[in-house]
Amino acid sequence: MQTRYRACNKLSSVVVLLFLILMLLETGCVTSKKSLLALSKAQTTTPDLGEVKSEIRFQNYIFRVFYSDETGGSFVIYHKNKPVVRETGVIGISGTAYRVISPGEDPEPPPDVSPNIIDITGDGIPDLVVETFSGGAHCCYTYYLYSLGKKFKPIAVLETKDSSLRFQDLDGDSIYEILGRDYTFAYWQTYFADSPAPEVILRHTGEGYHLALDLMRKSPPSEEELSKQITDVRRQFGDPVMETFQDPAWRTARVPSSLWETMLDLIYGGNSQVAWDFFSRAWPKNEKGENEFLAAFKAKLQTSPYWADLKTTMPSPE
Ligand SMILES: [Ca+2]
Repeated sequence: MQTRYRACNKLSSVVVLLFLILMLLETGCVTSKKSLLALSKAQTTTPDLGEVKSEIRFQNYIFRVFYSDETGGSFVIYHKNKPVVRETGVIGISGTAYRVISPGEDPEPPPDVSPNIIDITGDGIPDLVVETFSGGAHCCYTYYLYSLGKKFKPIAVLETKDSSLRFQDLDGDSIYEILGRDYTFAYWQTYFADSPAPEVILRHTGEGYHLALDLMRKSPPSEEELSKQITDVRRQFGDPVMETFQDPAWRTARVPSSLWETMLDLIYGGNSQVAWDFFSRAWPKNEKGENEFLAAFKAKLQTSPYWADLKTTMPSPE
């Protein structure tokens, strides 16, 4: 009797177990099986992207880097196993053209991937930052920022030329600022290594990323410091090396890059009025092309991706 009861009990356990398995097959198991199928289907529908080089999984998201000799580096972001973003065509070294970076990271870390995905914009939703580099001796970095919440959302695409970016909370409000350089003046009237690239700090606002002018502000130089800078810059006019790079309108002046480097430093530090005063005092009176140079400098400055923000710091015309 005892044995029979046990057997019966065992049988009912098996029935319950079978029922549970059927339930699971009907619901969870089948769903996850479907998801796995969907994922492998997504993989097979993108064979042109080549070999999977690295992968990061975060909640319902997968970030995957591909590489093929034909298309170069690519990345795909899957949300709930569906591709939501696909970027292709950056030729890099064996798939290292794309990497996920984390706030506070060294600007030039080894080309690996980091799984540290945290909120950057301050809305409490984790963000993914993908850095791409086009390869070659110079140029170009592009940064893709995505919000990885319940809904997937692209935040910004920042094309920063030769500038890598660093994410750091500078003012302690738990929102990360972005630190980099503006390479608008790269190769302008000189060679690359001599080209000034002023530092910029970006802040996330309701309307994307803008210059954090308050954090970039520097105190204006004293008259003593300014006079010294003027003397130094004037002494550098006339370097024959500059002649090959410069506009015929001021070629004979052989303008040193320290002239516009100082001007940019003053402008990006919120002292643009000082920059124009510095220019008119530093340009030697016996050299031609002062007005032409200034017009060309201003035209170049207006091609900066940050011009709309810089413009607000310019002294109003008299
Ligand atoms: Ca966020």
